[in-house]
Amino acid sequence: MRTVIIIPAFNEARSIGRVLGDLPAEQVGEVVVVNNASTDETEANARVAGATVLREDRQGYGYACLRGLAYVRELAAQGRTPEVVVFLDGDYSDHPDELPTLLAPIEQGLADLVIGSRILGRRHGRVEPGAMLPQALVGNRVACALIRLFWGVRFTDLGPFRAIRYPALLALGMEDRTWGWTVEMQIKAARAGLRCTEVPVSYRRRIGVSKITGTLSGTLKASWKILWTIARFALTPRPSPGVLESPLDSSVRDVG
Ligand SMILES: Nc1nc2c(ncn2[C@@H]2O[C@H](COP(=O)(O)OP(=O)(O)O)[C@@H](O)[C@H]2O)c(=O)[nH]1
Ligand SMILES: [Mg+2]
Repeated sequence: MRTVIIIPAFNEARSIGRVLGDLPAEQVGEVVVVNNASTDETEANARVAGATVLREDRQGYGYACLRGLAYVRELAAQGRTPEVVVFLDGDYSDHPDELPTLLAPIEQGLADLVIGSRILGRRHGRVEPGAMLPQALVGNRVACALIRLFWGVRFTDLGPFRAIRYPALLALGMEDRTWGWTVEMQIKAARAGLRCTEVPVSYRRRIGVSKITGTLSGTLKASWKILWTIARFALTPRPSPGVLESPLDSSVRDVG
């Protein structure tokens, strides 16, 4: 399968090379690092390690992912349409060598969206102690319970390492510019009736300092944004079952 990997990165100079180095070359079409206004050597290090480097100066996880997605659209316009888009963090917490596990359900024609679940990984002893902070565990649990309540789909994690069929991703019409990105994708996939699944993934303590769950202000901002996103979608009328958010959805209609 032709796969494009999008890695949003904000000051990940120390880890980005390792992330890129651990991606299994045979499964990757193109790796795109979106430098989100880093003030360190993230960009140079990503380039040396062979990635396509884009810049997004507006700070925000979603902005960076949207910039990556705009680039994938450009590729598609040139006839280089990927089958799958993978998102991965630049901090070396995820294990990029687990990409085959993440892609397997899509490859087998069983899923449109696959979330790499650190919670399932934990049950298999694959999460390093301290890699997921208590606030991240609680936040994920609450968010997933709410998704299940409102949209009936069971997730265990809002993990950043995820794969989605490209036509499905386009059809979701992703918009979030910051920390609502991951939950928005899961909510929209659930309510559109996409086939969602999870695979256990490993997780280790990041290289460098956490900017989100490792700081009080980051945790509060991200939690607030995630809860607000859930509330906003819960309060807006759902599209009719099977109807996706964007007109570009013809190729995903027949899979659900
Ligand atoms: N695009 C973007 N990415 C960010 C920003 N802050 C953190 N990140 C990235 O988001 C990912 C998660 O942040 P991280 O600091 O590891 O938070 P944690 O996983 O909660 O500890 C990492 O890959 C960071 O580089 C930001 O402002 N913009
Ligand atoms: Mg992290």
